[in-house]
Amino acid sequence: LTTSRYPNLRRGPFAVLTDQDIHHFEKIIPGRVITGEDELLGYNTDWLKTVRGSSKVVLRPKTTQEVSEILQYCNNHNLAVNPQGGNTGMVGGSVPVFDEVIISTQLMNKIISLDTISGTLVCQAGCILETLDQFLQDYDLTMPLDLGAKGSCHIGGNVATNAGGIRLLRYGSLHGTVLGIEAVLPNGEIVDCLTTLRKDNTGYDLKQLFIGSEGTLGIITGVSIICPQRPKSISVALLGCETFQSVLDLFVSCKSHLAEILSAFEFMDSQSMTLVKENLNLTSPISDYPFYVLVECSGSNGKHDEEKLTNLLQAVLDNGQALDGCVATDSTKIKSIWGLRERCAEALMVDGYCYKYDMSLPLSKFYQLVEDLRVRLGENALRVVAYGHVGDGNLHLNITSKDYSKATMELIEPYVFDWVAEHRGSVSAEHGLGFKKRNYIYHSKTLPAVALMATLKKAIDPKGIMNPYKVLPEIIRH
Ligand code: FAD
Ligand code: S2G
Ligand code: ZN
Repeated sequence: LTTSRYPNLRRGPFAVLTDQDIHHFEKIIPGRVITGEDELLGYNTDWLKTVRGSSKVVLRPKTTQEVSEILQYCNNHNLAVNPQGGNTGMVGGSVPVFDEVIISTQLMNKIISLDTISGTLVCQAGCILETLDQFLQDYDLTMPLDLGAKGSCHIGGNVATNAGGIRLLRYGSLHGTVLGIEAVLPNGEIVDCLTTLRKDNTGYDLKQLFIGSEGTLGIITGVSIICPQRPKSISVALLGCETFQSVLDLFVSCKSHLAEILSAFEFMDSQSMTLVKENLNLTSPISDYPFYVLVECSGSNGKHDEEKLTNLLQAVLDNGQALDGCVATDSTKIKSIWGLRERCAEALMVDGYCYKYDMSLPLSKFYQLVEDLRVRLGENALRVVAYGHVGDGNLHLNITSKDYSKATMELIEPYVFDWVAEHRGSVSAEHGLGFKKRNYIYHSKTLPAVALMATLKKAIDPKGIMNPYKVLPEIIRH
């Protein structure tokens, strides 16, 4: 069975949902089974509105036990499932490809415990990132990650995608800050690795398998994560630069001048700044530079931080690494400067169709891809914009056209992935592979590595019901 949406993709050998199945789910989670056509649409459509599933049911469990019973039933009845958190993923991983059963963590939003001495939080997977950060505020703690989707994304989805975000430079990746995970395997088995210990070297570190697994191994139902001290003083500088090389030189200056208080280093090219001004009517305190850099400092002593930041600004204006710059210390101005960077994704949607690429590249080649692609696309694109987490070597390259154009897509792919592979980058820095990028995995992983991933997948999900058609390629080459 194929659908017109993906003509060259065959639906897997999974069962088709029956009334008996629905009836059984109603028994497990009465009143929390969604089958209405209108209500299903939102769950079947991704944030980018570029992929759409045809699921006939959304299940909304509240407890790990309910997830276990649901998965066990689906596994026994050969029903494919699509775990879903906040549905803000950008690679088509969060919505079904065909009619997979959607299991949403929306109602699994309880905070379980907070150890205020160590800063260790334990919560259910469906807690919204921003809600957790607000909860931590009262304890002078903060979440170790922050991203533009904070108001909707779930911590379980963040862990499942190994989300990076704008603070990775300061607090590191979830592979380091997540201390434990509780997950349910397709056969219903509950894997309780929900430790709150910072150190536990007893056997394989199983939680690491689930971090970044994008719903293909099991459903993450609980997370324990170390939360750093909330910074007492935050200041942000927005700087204008002439060339991308000066952005890189500026990065080195920031690290040496700001050292431990540097908490974010993001860039936008002039086309990105034009994008947010034109499409969202945002205003920038400085304008008309080829490149912009947002530098954020977070510390415990505002006076100390401001002194360091002022010295930095003086130094980089004197040596020409920055042509202009402004500093914000009050939360309103800080929010508006961050808005310029964090709302790029939203601004792109106003243009129409967005071809989105999230790459890791060596910093020496970082912006070359953007320039090469602009030459290659010429008039075949409305916009080509670049922004991202320079501090992580992570480029967000986005192209828009009014409507989806096969000609434009064929100019972009596989060119952009080949380019990244040639420069030994990664075709997905932080968003994962999901549905859209799974067949490009060989651009960043060797054949034996992918074969080993398939072996692990087979061992944990022998029937392949967990988020099929995602992450691993259609063809496992040996
Ligand atoms: P969903 O989109 O619901 O799901 C994502 C994937 O995880 C799917 O494959 C799904 O099956 C799986 N999944 C979800 N929950 C579970 C679970 N409990 N157990 C197992 N699998 C699960 N991403 C970044 O990394 N950095 C950014 O800076 C960033 N900025 C963004 C800004 C905007 C405006 C938007 C819209 C998105 C941004 N993203 C970013 C992408 C997205 O927010 C992240 O990938 C996020 O972690 C997804 O969380 P979610 O709860 O929405 O997951
Ligand atoms: C970001 C998400 C948005 C995008 O803004 O940091 O991770 O457009 C991205 O890729
Ligand atoms: Zn990002």
